[in-house]
Order: sequence, then C-alpha cells, then structure tokens
Amino acid sequence: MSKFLKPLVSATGALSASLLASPAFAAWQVNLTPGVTELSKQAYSLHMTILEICTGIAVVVFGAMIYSIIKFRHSKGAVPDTTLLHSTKVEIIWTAIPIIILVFMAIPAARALIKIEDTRGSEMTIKVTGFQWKWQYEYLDQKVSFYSTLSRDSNFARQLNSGVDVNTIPDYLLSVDNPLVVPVGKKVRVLLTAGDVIHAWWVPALGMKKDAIPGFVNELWFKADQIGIYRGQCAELCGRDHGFMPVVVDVRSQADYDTWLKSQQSANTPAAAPAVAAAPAAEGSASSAAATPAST
Ligand SMILES: [Cu+2]
Repeated sequence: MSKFLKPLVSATGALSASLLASPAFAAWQVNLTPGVTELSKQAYSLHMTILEICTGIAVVVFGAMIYSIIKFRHSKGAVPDTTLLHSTKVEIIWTAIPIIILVFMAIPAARALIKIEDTRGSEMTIKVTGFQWKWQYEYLDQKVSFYSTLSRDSNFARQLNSGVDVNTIPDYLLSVDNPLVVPVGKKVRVLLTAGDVIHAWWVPALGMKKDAIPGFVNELWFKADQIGIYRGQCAELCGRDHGFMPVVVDVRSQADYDTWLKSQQSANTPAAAPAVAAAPAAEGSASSAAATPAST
C-alpha cells in the first residue's frame, strides 16, 4: 500500500467504526417512513412501486448478463452471435420496452405531483417565515402569530463546554419553545417565505419540504391524519446556526386545537401585536410561552 493510501484507509476505517458505534444508529432504518398524511403515504407507495420495478429490471438485466458471461465464455469455445448486429427489430424492442416502463411509472408520479400542488379546499392558512435562526408562524384567519425557536435545554447543551451530555436531552436539537399547532384531519395550507436568507421548511412525517425564499411566497399543504408531534428541520444551509432551527408540528384533536387557539388569541391582543413585530425573539416567545408547554 502506498504511503499516501495508508493514512487514508486507516482514517476511513476509524470514521466508519465511530459512526457505527454512535447511538444515533440505534434507530437505524433503511427505508423511508410512510408518514401521517395522504401525500406522504402516496409518495411512499410511489417510491415502493418504482423501487420494485427497478429491482425487477436489475434482476432480469444483471441475471441475463451474468448468465451469458458464464455460460458463453470464450474458454468454453463460444462463438459470437452476429445475427443481432444492426437488427431493426431488436432496436425497436429495446427502445419500446423502456418507454412503456417509463410511461407506466410517470402516470402515478404525475398524479401525485398534481395533487401536491393542489391547495384548493384548504381549511386554514398559516404563513411560515424563516429567519436566522427561527420560524415565525402566523395563523392568517385567526390573528395568531408567534415565533418558534430551539428549546432552552437543547440550546444550552449545544454550547461549547456546556458540560451537558446531549444524550440526556430529550429530542436534542429537535424541540422548540412554541410548536406549530394544527388540528387533525384538516387541510392546512402553508405559505412559505423568509425574512433574510433562504431556508427550507421540512417535516418528513408530513411528506413536505419546500424552500422559504425572501421576496417569494411558496405554497404547500398537508392534512395530518394522526394526532402526535412531528419533528423536522430547516433543510437549506442558511448560516451559522442552520442546524439549530428545528420545526415541530403538534397535531391535536379539534377540541384541543380550539382550546389552544383561544388561549393564543387572548395572549395575542391587538395592543401586544406591534411589540411582537418590533422584537421578534423575546416578545414572540414570551407571548405564547404562557399558553404552550415549554420544550415540546
Ligand atoms: Cu434555515
């Protein structure tokens, strides 16, 4: 082994060993998760269908290739068959079959893409604005607005020399002070933008990820069909603390959501609203923290 290759190989080995030993791999999972929305389940089934087709093609093509290489090898006295050279019939067949397969895959994929873009019939609209490094949620029809920042315990533990073992922090770097609260079974339209640089709002269980771009309004929708807390992250490298602006969506029953909304509306009185706009981080967190459990 060359003197340059040796350190490289040992470094790769050490890195692999440390990664495999990491507790992050305790929840090792190979496949995607189906998620909890109609769209995420559709994306999952599309992924499975196409994966199965690709696996079938790989088995047939590589099987035929490996079989031919072994069975008809030169040492066994095989003579090349020249009858298929420049054969129009063969050219048509091996062009037509892939086209048919691609069209077969494109139909359900196009159907899913059209559905993803179809925000008609949404029952509520929330404007989401990305900032360095927090999210603002504005419930446009309900006059509720607040900021969502990394939870205090995660934020403290992440500091250099904090002395805190991050494995003891529940949902480390994936918990916030004020999560986005939505009712279960309701079509929620999300308008996405940003106040400074490009961010991306991403919650894997909802099957949705889209860029939040300053000066533009992007749109997505989701309809969660299970009560629960779903976590995600900013998915666009947005600066120093990009890894510290998680997204948490708290899906509640309609009754629980209504109760939460009332408490938020009473906290967000008209007099308090300008103060929220003037001092985003402090006022936004404080105004809604009273009604929301800390570190969800
Ligand atoms: Cu970001």
